Amino acid sequence: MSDSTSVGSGAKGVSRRGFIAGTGSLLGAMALSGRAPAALAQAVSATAPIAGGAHVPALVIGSGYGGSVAALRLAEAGVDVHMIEMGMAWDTPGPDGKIFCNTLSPDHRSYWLRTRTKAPLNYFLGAPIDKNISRYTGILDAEEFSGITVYQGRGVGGGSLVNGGMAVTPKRENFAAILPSVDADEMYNIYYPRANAGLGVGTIDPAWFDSTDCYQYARVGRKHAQRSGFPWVFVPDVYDWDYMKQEAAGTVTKSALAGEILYGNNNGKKSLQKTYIARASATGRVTISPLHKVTSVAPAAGGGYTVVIDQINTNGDTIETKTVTADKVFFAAGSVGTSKLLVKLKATGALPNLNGEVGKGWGDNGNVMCGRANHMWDPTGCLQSTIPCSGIDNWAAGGAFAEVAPLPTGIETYASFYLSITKNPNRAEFSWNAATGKVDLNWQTSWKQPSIDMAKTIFDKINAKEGTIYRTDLFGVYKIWGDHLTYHPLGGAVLNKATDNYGRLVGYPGLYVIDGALIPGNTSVNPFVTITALAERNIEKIIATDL
Ligand code: FAE
Repeated sequence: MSDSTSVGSGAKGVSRRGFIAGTGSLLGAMALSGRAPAALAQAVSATAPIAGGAHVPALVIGSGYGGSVAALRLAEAGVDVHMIEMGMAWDTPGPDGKIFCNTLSPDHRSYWLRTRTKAPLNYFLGAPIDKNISRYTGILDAEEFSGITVYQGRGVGGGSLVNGGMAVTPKRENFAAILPSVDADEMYNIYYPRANAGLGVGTIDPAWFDSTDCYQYARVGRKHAQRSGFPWVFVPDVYDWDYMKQEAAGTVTKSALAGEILYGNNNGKKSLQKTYIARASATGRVTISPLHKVTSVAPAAGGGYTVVIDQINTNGDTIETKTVTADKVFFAAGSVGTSKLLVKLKATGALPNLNGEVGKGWGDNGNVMCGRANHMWDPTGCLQSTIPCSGIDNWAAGGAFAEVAPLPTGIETYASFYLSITKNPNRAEFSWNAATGKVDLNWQTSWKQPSIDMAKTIFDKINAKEGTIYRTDLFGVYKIWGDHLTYHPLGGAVLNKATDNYGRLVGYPGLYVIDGALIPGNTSVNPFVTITALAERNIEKIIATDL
């Protein structure tokens, strides 16, 4: 077998030397010898570009939470899997020796195909902070629709590459409103624990929290919440808390304490590359094609599905278009990616029998941001860990759960900053625009008003109690609310509506949705634990009954 042997199905068709080169030699050797490591600290994935004409038993579109769970569990069940990921592998250091850049000095690695950064918090002291960068397949996509900018991770690991790692299981009493057709007992007894274990979720040591400089901002957040009578909670995270202690002690390379988060984290955070994807790769049955974008899925003449894929370069140009076939296809391109594909494929005749629910039920998880200006005697600290670890829970009384977020500027800002998740009832719909050849989303900025009202149930009260005011310099000139964006897109192919109760797309046996598109718009807390747990539930059923 030569080095250039193309990928057939899973790792079986990859040359031995090619596979080892693609995975890092240690993991490759272990995988091929059938020895899976118990715990992996390194980010590893078996990358090798799929060949045109290949046939794969299972093709997974996207490598975020849903896609990674599907790949691991299918591989463990003996199925060869190929994951198609439009973003980069993020396994090679840049000229500065680091894979990812930090929030204070974004470079070409920061944004997906942009020539200027589009920071979520885009003003500071009333002045714009965005800067020019060179166009590149960077890690964070600020995807603009008419009424909202949707931030998403791009690369092997999806959103896990860019997110804060806050790993929150919703309160059980809220679950019926989140996924009404799913058995809550099963989720809380089996699938949430399985997801938390698979993701490596942990909670900060409370004693360290109380003493470390880097969480002074969160302690100020706690003090203000409690003085106004709000429940304040620690929030679990997938960051390695022991590593962060060592960062603070100065004994390891700093990451959370060096402003790394939004554009990737070089150490400490257990992204999917270090958890589900590493385990999936170690089975030897999973291969990943980075910088490959699925553009079409349609029934194949001889059964299964024909999948069209554009291979792109780091400028975003298509360098090759490949056609492959797959017995089963899992849509795991994220709420926006999956919805856009399905809406386009239904409207353009590739999958005309998809039902009328496709594209509907999309929500922003009620995201809204704000800052508060504290008194000069109440500093929040120059050193702020980028990993949030606490929140204010006013969901039951006021419809808002606010994470106490960092402002890691490196200087004292006297600001408290919050990302609120609110019970916003508005839902938008994706639709095919034949004139532009694109998919539109009909969200309107004014639909954020309920979120602002709910967030105000917390912060108006805290401001009144503390004698403080809102910051007006973080999102524009005299603009209080960050109401132009979401980090948490959900829905568009809702469970038990566009699919059956396990994600099988209605009308097309062998096509599945297994990502955040299944969740109808809101999870009451940060969403990735629920996306992971639901994927664990659904793939178990699919493996038991469809394979
Ligand atoms: P996702 O992780 O987005 O993965 C989809 C993948 O598919 C991506 O890698 C895409 O590049 C790829 N893709 C899309 N279209 C195609 C195509 N046509 N062909 C090939 N590949 C494609 O989906 N959630 C939390 O729970 N806690 C947090 O602390 C948190 N913080 C966040 C902070 C930021 C800045 C952002 C952007 C998100 C945050 N989230 C957080 C949200 C979380 O990352 C998100 O809900 C999940 O990543 C969604 O998981 P999915 O599997 O649905």
